[in-house]
Amino acid sequence: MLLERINEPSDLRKLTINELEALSKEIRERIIEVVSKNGGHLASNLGIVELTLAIHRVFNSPTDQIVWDVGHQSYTHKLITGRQKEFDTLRKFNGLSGFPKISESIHDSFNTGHSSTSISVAQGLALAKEQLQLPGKTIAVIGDGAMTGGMSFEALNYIGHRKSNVVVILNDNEMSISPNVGAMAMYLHRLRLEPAYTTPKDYLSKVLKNIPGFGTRLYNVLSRIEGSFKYLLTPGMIFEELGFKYIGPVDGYNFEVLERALVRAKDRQGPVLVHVLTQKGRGYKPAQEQSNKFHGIGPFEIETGNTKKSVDSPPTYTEIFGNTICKLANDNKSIIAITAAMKEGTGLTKFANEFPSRFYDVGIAEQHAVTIAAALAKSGLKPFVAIYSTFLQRAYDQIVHDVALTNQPVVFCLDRAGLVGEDGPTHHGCLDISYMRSIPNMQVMAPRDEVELALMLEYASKQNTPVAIRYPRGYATGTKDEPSSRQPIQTGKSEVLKDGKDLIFIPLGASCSDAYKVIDELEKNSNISVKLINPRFVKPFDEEMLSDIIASKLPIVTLEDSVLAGGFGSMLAEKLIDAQATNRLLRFGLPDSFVPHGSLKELKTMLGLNCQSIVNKITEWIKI
Ligand SMILES: Cc1ncc(C[n+]2csc(CCOP(=O)(O)OP(=O)(O)O)c2C)c(N)n1
Repeated sequence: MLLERINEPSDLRKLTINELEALSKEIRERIIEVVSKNGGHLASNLGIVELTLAIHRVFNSPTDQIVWDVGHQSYTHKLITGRQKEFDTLRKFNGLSGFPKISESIHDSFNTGHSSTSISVAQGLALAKEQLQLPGKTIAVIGDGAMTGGMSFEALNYIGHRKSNVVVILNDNEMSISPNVGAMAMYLHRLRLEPAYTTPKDYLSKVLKNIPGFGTRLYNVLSRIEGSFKYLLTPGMIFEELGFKYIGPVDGYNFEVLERALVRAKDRQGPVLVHVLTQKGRGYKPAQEQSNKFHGIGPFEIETGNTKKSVDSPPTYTEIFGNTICKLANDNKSIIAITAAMKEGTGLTKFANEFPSRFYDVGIAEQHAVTIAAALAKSGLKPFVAIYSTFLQRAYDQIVHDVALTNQPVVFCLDRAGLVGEDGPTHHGCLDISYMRSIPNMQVMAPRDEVELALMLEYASKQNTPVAIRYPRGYATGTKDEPSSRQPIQTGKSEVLKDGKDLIFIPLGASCSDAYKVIDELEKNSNISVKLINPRFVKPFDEEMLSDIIASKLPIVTLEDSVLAGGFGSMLAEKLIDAQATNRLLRFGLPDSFVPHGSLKELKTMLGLNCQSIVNKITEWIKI
């Protein structure tokens, strides 16, 4: 096995091209084997094996610092930077992270997980090298999808201005998770296809200048002409105009060509962009053919590529959202759906097929998504913005300044709220309650199950204010309740699910399922009679219910899948203090620390949020 001989990147330099090709095959097999068991980001990793090896042969990590955008493509990098023995633990509790982590290796120069940060990080590291007189280059490896994010353009702009010593390696596989969108994607596509664009500028200029008599003058005149001829002379002109030396497009699977391009980039002072053409899922047929299914995938069977989903599992919250918005959009022609490069992930594929003219995928551009939604709402339309809780953090100012300040009725559908499990701290959606509830005009809701999610979406479609609905990753409860059996959603109204005389339990949203189990234990084993209230709204909070619970003087327990700081329980604490209530309050939720990756079960146990820990704590607390 060649891979076993690679303990650090410098070992790669001892290999021949033939050996590198054999090593690439071994690495692909290892990645497929581990991801088929642990789940993970397969297609992006299979596409970038050769490029990663070439980068590590040409550059000298950690003196040269490599930043992986999003970081979901860093498995090869992990395997050749001393982590192959632990690679089996990828994404497991206490195991290797699926993303680069400073704490994991000296070769991980920065943590990533959210898109489009790498070029900024690379410039920051380059500026630090300037300030501290440190040797080495900084390299951002960024996909064409991540290149659509606003931060990437901000960084290119400032790097061009400062002429910073940064190498940007654009890993262009023409895919984000779905096919990439936008004018930049189209430009990259043209660079790929049209031979004129790919003709090296140096070669063309040499040919022209060699025309006897007037060659040099002809070259100078043509270079000044705006339009296509200038493009012909300058492949990658957009990047050149921004102050980068453009090298490419380069075949991402030809070691010799790749390394030649990278050496040129390394030897050059100032900003360089190397445009590398790759293919998602390379070397594994199912992932090549269905790269979006294999972008991020759970355990699967290697022979067929089939995932191990049990047949009779309930629908996911995402599916419920996707079906409900289609139903609502049938009746309400003003409904528009917006996603930031997450059509499949947020459940909008069906909507995009049924209502293509009312669907916008803006690329990895959450800020843009929110602000166009504000303007659509101002014009009388009803935008639903579906973004994972963690990625919406990026658009906070747009929510405040463009949506809430003028009270635009945008509906925010926050999927993956709460702990998400194996993707870890960059992807947990733990802050949304705190950051949403502090915004004036915003209604904030969390459904206890899939029936309530559908009801809340319908309710939100009729509101004249912004509304945020947060729901978790994964399967819903499987309830067979008819929507008509539920109390209709009314602004700021909770529902009592069960009466009791010793304790009031108020779990937020999907935590209600856990609360039922806890109550069962408390009533059976400790004889504690519990009243269960589903708050439905974090904001506006049910003032009538508040008066009732204050009057009862009963102890109150809250449970939420979000941080305690500024969360739901903390809001109730504020209300109780303001009303000078005498109720005692015990809050369960996420701590003031970043929660690592692992299965939900392991994480909840670690945090004291599994059923038994909650029962034990309540039983002790109520005695005091
Ligand atoms: C801010 C943010 N929004 C959305 C995502 C979800 N996401 C992860 S990877 C990805 C696509 C990245 O495409 P690209 O950069 O081309 O890399 P590839 O997977 O094609 O190699 C998206 C949308 C994210 N990580 N961060």
